Amino acid sequence: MANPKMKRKPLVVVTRKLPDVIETRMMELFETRLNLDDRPLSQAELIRAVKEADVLVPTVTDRIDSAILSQAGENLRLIASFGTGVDHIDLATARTRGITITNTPGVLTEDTADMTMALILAVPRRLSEGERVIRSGNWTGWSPTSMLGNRIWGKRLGIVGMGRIGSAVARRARGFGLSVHYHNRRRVHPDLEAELEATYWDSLDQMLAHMDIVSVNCPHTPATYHLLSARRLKLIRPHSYIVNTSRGEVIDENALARALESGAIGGAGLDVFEHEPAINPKLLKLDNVVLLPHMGSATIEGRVDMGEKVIVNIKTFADGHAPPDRVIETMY
Ligand code: 8YV
Repeated sequence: MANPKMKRKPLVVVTRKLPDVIETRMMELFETRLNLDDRPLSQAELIRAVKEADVLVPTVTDRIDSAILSQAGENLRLIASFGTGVDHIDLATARTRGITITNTPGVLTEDTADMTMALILAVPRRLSEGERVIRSGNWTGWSPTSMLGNRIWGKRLGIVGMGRIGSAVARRARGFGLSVHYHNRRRVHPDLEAELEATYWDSLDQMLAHMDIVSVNCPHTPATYHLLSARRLKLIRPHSYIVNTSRGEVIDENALARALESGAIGGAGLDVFEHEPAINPKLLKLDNVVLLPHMGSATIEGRVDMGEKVIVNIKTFADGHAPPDRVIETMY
């Protein structure tokens, strides 16, 4: 049965360039408006999009707030976001306007966990610094005391947020000889805890004070905004490292930059930033941080899988069924 509120071929507006194979399939299935030059839409263009579309396909770079949603046309029934995090969408306003939200969970778990692990290795072992020495042309050769980092094996990893990605990081970490610790809103199932050999810390403060490496893997929600606040960052020991592949907003970035600058925290690996794409200038000056341009899930395979999920969500909705990846506000 076709969704009574939706025309046979819904007008789908996609805000950024997606993999060709996904765009081609979308064109076959829907009346699709693409953004081939990939320029992020302005506020005015986003408003035009929500006024006209039956389905909007935004990404993390589009802020779908109440100002935008209040301009949405009657036709806009589905926002099928290309990505897992939904912190760029005002879920409460969407709900009151009867707009369904979907995301693309699961398909970027392993890629993001790989990138997290890459940062967990890169920061203590000074990978970026080493690369910079080579490229500067100033490398004078091996010495017993140059480029000394810290051993990974035998250290304690504290995972903040033991969801899909946190668990995938834990599995990798075991192979590198890290002991796994975690803090989560809810303790995970005993079977998963046993499989991951993970120690649960009810108190985030206590966990932070005892870890060698802290990995942020929770979503950004009102409850996790600045979860790693200036006060909590002070609990982290001076030799310890922080890695963040989740959302910049979970850490008070200014306080983190200050702590890294003063040596109160040993180093950081950051794939996400509080005010993307702006980077705190203090971070750029520091040698003990590895900075990446939000590329945790950036694999060709992952992007195609994400696109497939978006298509399935739109198609099932248009056909009158409940799309598989509905985002329920209370999940966040
Ligand atoms: C995506 C992400 O690339 O899915 C997420 O939540 O952070 C990224 O890995 C991005 O969101 C695409 O919109």
